[in-house]
Amino acid sequence: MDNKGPAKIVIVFPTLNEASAMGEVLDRVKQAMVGYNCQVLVVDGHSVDGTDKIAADKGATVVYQKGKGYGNALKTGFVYARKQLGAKILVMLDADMTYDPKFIPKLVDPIISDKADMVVGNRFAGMKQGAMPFVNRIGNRMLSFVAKLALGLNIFDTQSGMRAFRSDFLDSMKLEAVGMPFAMEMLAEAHSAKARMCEVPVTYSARVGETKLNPIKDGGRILGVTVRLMFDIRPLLFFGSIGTVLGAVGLLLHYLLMPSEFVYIMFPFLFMFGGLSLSLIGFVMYLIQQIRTRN
Ligand SMILES: Nc1nc2c(ncn2[C@@H]2O[C@H](COP(=O)(O)OP(=O)(O)OP(=O)(O)O)[C@@H](O)[C@H]2O)c(=O)[nH]1
Ligand SMILES: [Mg+2]
Repeated sequence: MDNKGPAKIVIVFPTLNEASAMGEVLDRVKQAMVGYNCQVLVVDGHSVDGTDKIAADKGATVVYQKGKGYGNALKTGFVYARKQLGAKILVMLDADMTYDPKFIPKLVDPIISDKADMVVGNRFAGMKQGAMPFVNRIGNRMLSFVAKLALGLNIFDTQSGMRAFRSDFLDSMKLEAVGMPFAMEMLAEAHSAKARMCEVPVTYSARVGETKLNPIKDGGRILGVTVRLMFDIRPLLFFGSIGTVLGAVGLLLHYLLMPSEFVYIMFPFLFMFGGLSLSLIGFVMYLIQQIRTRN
């Protein structure tokens, strides 16, 4: 499995009690990655079902995360893979048999040939029956739609957990989300760092073992982080849209109230003034951001 390809690839698996799938997943990685210079890193969240032992027996490097959560595990893995294992390309996927490791070459090849900096596996291109509950499917579509509007992300499957990217992009990505919102944060930060991003079709099958995703709770958190990212990355759009709504409400009130007394003039005016102020704050933050990027 090593030393035939040029760039060192490290495949990072975050794992939490995935003993029923881990062995088979690693066998598939081995088959898929013949000819590549590649190593497997498992970041375990202190599984109690022997996932870590299975991984180590199959030849994977195993480390344990200090904190908790999916995002924390991936960040631990990325930093370790780059600093300790010398990874030039990082790959991430779940250890639950949902993603098929045979697609890993399709994700890393565009990076090796310098056509992309980050490649995302689009699960909707190969969604198997029963792989994704209806609620999750709707939630996924909604989140990707919001990400397009709020962050300008042109990624169809923003919540896909199968990705590859150039490890040096870690220097320009501010990764703070500890849980499931990590996936969205990673895309937003890569986009903001001007990474060339593309999607390739992958399959998505029903998972083996128990899910750690809570669609309502995690969906809400992802939405919250998306708004925070919009504030960070696109302040002009963030403040500008709130400002525009306030301004429009002010105009509407002015029209509806047909002000004759002072208090009726003041009320719509305050909305319009608030809207304009917020838009200006957004503009100033945008300018500061531009100056910082240029420096
Ligand atoms: N180390 C670590 N791994 C985690 C943690 N939470 C989830 N994982 C792993 O991260 C991957 C993604 O979690 P899943 O439960 O598959 O979440 P999901 O893919 O959104 O949901 P499914 O469609 O049910 O697979 C799996 O390999 C989990 O074992 C955690 O807190 N720590
Ligand atoms: Mg999964």
